[in-house]
Amino acid sequence: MTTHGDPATRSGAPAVAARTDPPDAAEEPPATTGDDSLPGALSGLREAIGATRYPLALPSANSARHSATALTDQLDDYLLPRLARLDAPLLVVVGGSTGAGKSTLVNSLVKARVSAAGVLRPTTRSPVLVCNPSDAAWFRQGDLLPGLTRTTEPSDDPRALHLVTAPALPAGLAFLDAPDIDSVVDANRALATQLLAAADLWLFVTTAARYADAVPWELLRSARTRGAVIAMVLDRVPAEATDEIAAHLTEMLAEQDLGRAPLFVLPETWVDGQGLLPEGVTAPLADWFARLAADVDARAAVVRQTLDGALAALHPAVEDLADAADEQLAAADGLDERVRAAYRGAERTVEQGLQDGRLLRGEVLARWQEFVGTGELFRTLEARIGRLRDRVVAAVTGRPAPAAELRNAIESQLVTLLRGVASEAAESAYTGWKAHPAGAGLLDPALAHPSDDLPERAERMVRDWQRGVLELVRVEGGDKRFVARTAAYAVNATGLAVMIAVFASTAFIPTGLELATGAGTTVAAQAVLQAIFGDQAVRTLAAKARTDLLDRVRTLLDAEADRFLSRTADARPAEDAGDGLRRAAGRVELARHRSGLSAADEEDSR
Ligand SMILES: Nc1nc2c(ncn2[C@@H]2O[C@H](COP(=O)(O)OP(=O)(O)OP(=O)(O)O)[C@@H](O)[C@H]2O)c(=O)[nH]1
Ligand SMILES: [Mg+2]
Repeated sequence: MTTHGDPATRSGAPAVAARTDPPDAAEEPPATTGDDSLPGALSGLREAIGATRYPLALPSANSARHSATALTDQLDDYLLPRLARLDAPLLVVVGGSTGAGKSTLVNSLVKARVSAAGVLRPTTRSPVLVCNPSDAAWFRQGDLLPGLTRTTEPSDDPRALHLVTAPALPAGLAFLDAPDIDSVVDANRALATQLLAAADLWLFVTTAARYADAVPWELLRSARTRGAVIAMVLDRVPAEATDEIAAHLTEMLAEQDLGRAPLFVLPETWVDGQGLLPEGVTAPLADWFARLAADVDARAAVVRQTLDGALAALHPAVEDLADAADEQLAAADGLDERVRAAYRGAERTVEQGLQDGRLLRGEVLARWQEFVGTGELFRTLEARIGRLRDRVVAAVTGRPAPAAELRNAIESQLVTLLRGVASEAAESAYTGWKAHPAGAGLLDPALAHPSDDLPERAERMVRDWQRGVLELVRVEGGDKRFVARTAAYAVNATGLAVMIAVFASTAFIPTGLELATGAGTTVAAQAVLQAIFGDQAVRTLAAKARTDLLDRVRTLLDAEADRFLSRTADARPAEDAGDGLRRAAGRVELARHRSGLSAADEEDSR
């Protein structure tokens, strides 16, 4: 067997213990309870992370989703249970590329075939945890890695954890044989990463052929950032290449600021009939673990270093989540603004349409002229002016056609306008979203057009408005000189005149008069029209009717806009999600410093 240098002399015995042993290692962190405690703060953080989603397709969203899952897993799998039991056995997770010999190494270290090793890649799909029989209860109980179902039989299920005991393994130490980290099997990779996040110590196995691969280094860098305790195994090294490869790997470790991780170099050798490596080959590694197992303080120091490193890493990771949540919110606001602008535009078009007289064309104009020309209006209104109301009303009763037609013309003119502006707004909002990375994902083709029932709703809305105008005339115009409370027909005629006044707008009334004149009305009729449109009461009624119409238009268009806005509302995080995450992470930081766990860090300039 060959080792590159002596890990014990490179880093102390056991290497990791010497540099992590805090002066007050014997003292447990104060067992605080309540919200200020570290477990309380962590639970709060877990809740905040769990409550925040990143559904909008922004560049930061994907990594935020992954990171949120990884952090939640790590809190559940490791941080919370480990913090609750600092004296629980030390968990060594064995990770690395497929075929590196991880299972073979674990079997050899515990002197039993506990994990299947094989030629089919990848072999290990379901993690295997091996511990001394006296530690089995803790691992079986399932506080650690609670998402994995404990089994006593080998399994291929990645959500199962095969528990095995091995008397040859000292108490206080357990090995977890993980699937490969750079697997072609997605579930393997994800599980390996999750398991490593639950490790007190990473035993990283690589081979002469694979040690330069990118994925392991990426993981190692993240482990170093988190301050996790790492030991490296360079496995299956051909005798003639030992010095060269070991030197190169040592250099790479130093470059990655991992120079203090103990490195064990194992030569290529034969496995015995059981698939185990010769004891001589594994002896340095076995000794190192035996010393670690025997030294309670050293073990505690490893646990504290990894635990505190993982806790310290929460803050920057959660900061990134908070930024991603803020970006989600800003994007949702931006998307909403595009929709609001489109529908505000629609509202303005309607408003303008009510001002520039464009609604007083075509059918409405023709019907108005007819209404005026047939004398229906004048008969009704002159009668009231001349106090002959009752007689005239009686004369025209039963001939309501021109009035009904005018009302229908007003209705369909308005509905046409509304359909037009709703179409334009839908198209503009749709295009606005389509051009936004987060918007495109929220669209469905139906949103490019007004909702199917818009014409019906617009018709109903206009009819309701017309009824409202008549009601207004009846109630507000009741005491005015040309409107009689009791004469339904007069109310109707006045109501129509008010609607026309709404379409004409105050400024447009003279033209309204011209329209009437053009229709060949009598001088007396002109006088009546002047009286009507010039009357302050009618102007007031028209202003009210106009406001009422615009309110109803707004409600109708709001419902249209809601088809878009409800999608961002579903996607948007809570207003203060980002700050909530920051506050929760801040509380963890505070509790971590108070807990005394971080004492080792201050001395150790990683
Ligand atoms: N000759 C020789 N064969 C070895 C050595 N270590 C492992 N093997 C063989 O290499 C193959 C792969 O070893 P495993 O222990 O299954 O590798 P693994 O890292 O667990 O692989 P996965 O579970 O797929 O991630 C097996 O056939 C082992 O018997 C060694 O040092 N020398
Ligand atoms: Mg394996």
